[in-house]
Amino acid sequence: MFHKILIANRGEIALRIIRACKEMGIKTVAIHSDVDQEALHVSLADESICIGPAASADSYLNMKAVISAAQVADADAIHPGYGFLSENAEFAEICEQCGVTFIGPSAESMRLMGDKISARKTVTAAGVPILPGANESVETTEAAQKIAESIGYPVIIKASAGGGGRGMKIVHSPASLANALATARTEAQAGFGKADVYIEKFCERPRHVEIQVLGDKHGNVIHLGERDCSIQRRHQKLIEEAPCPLLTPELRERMGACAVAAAKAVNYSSVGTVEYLLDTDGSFYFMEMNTRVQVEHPVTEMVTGVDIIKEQINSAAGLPLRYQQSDIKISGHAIECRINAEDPEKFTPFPGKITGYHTPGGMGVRVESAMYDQYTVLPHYDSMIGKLIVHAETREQAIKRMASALDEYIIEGIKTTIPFHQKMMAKKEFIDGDFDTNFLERTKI
Ligand code: MV4
Repeated sequence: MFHKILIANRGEIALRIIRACKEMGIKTVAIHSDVDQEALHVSLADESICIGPAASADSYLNMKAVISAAQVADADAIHPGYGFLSENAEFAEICEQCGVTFIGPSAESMRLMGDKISARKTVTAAGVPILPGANESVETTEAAQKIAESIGYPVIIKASAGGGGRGMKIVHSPASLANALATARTEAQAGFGKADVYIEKFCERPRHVEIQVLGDKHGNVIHLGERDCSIQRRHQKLIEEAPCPLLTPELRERMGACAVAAAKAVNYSSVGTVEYLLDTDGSFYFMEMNTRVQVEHPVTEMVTGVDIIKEQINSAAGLPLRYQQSDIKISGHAIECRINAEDPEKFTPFPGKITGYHTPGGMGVRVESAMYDQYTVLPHYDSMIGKLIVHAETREQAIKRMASALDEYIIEGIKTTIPFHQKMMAKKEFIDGDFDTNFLERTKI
């Protein structure tokens, strides 16, 4: 097992990793920027090193600075958390070259899944369903027209190097195809340094359902069931839950088996997530695989009892999985609300000083946050300042427990998304499970 882990992240996920390390008897090193001196991850880790100025590009994203810090502190592994360097294959490679274990999948797995065209090819060969479309880069209007005609409109153009909703163009008719293709390619080149785009059938009212997978360096992969992350706004997830209220045990087993097959197809050896679109008729289609731990992993922990971060660290250390698929049982229902320092009406950032702070508690209530009274939420980083997670026997009880916990949560001095979540917990469509990924676009909360 590792002796000391450097945590290449900040905020609640850095705390989550530090806590897992403490329970595992592993020492921790925090890294931080100039402006993060007062951040909680700095005081909770055994050691801390300042690695640069406020701008992420000069600190949390600075590969040389992060690896130098690991070497100075004599850390034998780096946990990247989510965001920042977590899906950077080059960083994973450099870590290994420097004799530091990257706590995540191999650089090769990350590359195969990071390029969406290669991911489509790879999972198709493994028998995983994808939406009808082309598995090649589309370069000319003629090629695009041919594909669109064969699959039928509407279609969607996506950047091969994109993901998470960035660089997508929906096309409803042949008249707008040429323009959309040109724009998509230009934006892909500018945004991701690669113009390659592909075309697939556009699914109009999907649910976003994703499967948590867990792999080791011995070729074992299992899944921990699904999360429904359909409540999003501009590709930012706001509420996640497990299980998905729509899945039958049979559908869960098929989606899970396909997720395991997708992971095995790239020799996946860490925790990861296979994202699907679930259509209104119960068909599901592979969208992409996230090769990192995700923000919403706690809902899966609550319904399975598996500590996903500990398993990730164990796998990176070369230990075999401690679970078999038959050990995994889904119990009860969990919901997570993301608490962002944002205006709850406009969803615009609202950083500033917290002048009063009280967290909810009680049975089945979990808070993952690096906030404390008098802490100043910085404008330089992501606005997500915490996650409120509840677990109860049924979905109905979980919604009530969440509503009660939200009422207890006091954050003064800044605006947060708590009022949005309070309204959602009382919203008929949410209570009935009657929503899709476009819900917030067409519904006034
Ligand atoms: C789609 C789609 C409909 N049809 N692909 C958005 C995130 C990125 N992973 C892919 N996304 C979508 N891809 C096809 N063929 C609809 C979306 C989508 C979406 C997906 C999940 C959650 C929220 C969403 C909001 C808008 C669009």
